[in-house]
Amino acid sequence: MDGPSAAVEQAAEKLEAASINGGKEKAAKPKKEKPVKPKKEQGSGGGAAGGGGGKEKKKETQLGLSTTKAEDFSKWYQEIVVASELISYYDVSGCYILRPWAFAMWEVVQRWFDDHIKALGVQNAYFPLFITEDVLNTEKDHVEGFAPEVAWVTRSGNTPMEKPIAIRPTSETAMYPYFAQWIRSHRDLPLRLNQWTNVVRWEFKYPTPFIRSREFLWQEGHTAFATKEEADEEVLAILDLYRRVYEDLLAVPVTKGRKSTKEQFAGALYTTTVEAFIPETGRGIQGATSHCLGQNFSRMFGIEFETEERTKAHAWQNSWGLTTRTLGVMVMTHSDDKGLVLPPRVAPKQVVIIPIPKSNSAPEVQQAMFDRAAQLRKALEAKGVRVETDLRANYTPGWKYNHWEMRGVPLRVELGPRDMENEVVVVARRDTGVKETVSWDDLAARVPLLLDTVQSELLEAARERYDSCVETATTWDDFMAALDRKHMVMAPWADEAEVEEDVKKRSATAEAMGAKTLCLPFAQPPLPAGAKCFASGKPAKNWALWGRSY
Ligand code: 87F
Repeated sequence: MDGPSAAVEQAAEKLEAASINGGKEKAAKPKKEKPVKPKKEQGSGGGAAGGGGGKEKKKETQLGLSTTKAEDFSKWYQEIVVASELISYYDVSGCYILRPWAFAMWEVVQRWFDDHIKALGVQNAYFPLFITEDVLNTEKDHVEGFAPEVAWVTRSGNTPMEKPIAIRPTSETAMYPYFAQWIRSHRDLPLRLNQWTNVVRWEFKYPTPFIRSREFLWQEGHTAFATKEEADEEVLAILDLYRRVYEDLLAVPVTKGRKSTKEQFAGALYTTTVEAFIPETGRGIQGATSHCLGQNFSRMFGIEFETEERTKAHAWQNSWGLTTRTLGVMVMTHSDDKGLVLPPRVAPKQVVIIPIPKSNSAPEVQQAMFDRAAQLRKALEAKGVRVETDLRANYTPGWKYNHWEMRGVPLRVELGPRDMENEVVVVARRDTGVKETVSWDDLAARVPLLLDTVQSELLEAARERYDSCVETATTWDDFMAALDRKHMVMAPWADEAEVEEDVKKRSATAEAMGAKTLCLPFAQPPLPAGAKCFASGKPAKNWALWGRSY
């Protein structure tokens, strides 16, 4: 792969600089909050048809985007999430409104994942938003590093609370005291609960819609087993569901692996992860994590049961989470300078039918066209396809094309006067722009096949880009050269926290943050005999995937 363009480099650096400036290092002494004025948003709905004059044309093609994906990635991303009506900025910094177009996709992810965990025997429940200080402190050691991010309710009206109450950043401490009450005997196990909620983490790093926000939506699974074997098995089963959310629904390739000792959740025995990558910024991004907590929390919270042999034992626990970040990674991966490109499986609408009547056509001719559009819609819906028909009279076809392209609808079906005569439609793919003519009779059979093709080709293309961004390095110089090319690096290593800390420091440059391990991939290439750690020269134990990251 060629090195990235200077423009891409600049964009990535800007993003990085922003993130470093607002970085976690500063979290301990929070800055004064600046109220953010809601920006005036420019959606794709700004240009009504007005006879198709030259002025209109300009509006149609500009789409409200001031830059391109290659030119200024971070700006491009911030603009398209608004212009496509996924997000609106909110007047609390770091918080965003998820508009229906975004929420519908979250619902697809929710439904799929929810069905699959229920099939594994997990049940949904709901624990309160608030956590007392005493309970939160039960796991003080593990919360310590996160303490600056915990938001507190300190008064009601004008009355100070007797004791401040935390807003959940995660629910281990809310749930486990009750696990301890409910679990008495081996017959009470396994206990497998999940909840779909919001959580609040008062981040001081630079916020980015979906990717890093102070409130976000997620599912958190919390389970308890009698044996480590059962817990281990679930960790991997859940991780594979996370992989499938990314790859099968969102068409985003990920690498499955274990987190290094330094990067794992401090409360866990081990942490597994799916890692995605954004080529434009050269940064890895954690997609979701599935932790085996071992007996760490069951000891702290007294989650004990009587075994079949009538002895006492601590439960083996897991926790796992997937957030609305999924949608941000998907948008970054597929979208282009015309807006979103949505994988059909998550697209709220998979097809938009746009009739193109002649401006001077007789009412009954136009009605016949609209009737045909309705019939085609019905036939597609009977095949389970999600269809929109855009019959709005006050917008030009060109404007409608731009509008639905911005929103990423995978297929556009055009129905013009000549198509009416020939009993055909023209189907255009959002991802490639390729068009084909399909007869009315064939449409309901052809569209599902096309949607499958789009879905699999989006994943294939993204995987090619992903794979072209992984390099192997066995020396420090090769490692740094690969990072400079904005790539991930597979390097032999011995999972030593001090070495990882050292690599992070040594690989930080004036422009770019230091690199860390993204994961130790489960798919390990053979390690040559006598292989040395690329950074410390000590004997290597395995291959680690390194990169700069979000
Ligand atoms: C922020 C503030 C307080 C992450 C935090 O990954 C506590 C925490 O415990 C915290 N940020 N974590 C770790 C969360 C671990 C785990 N919880 C269940 C997950 C998945 C879902």
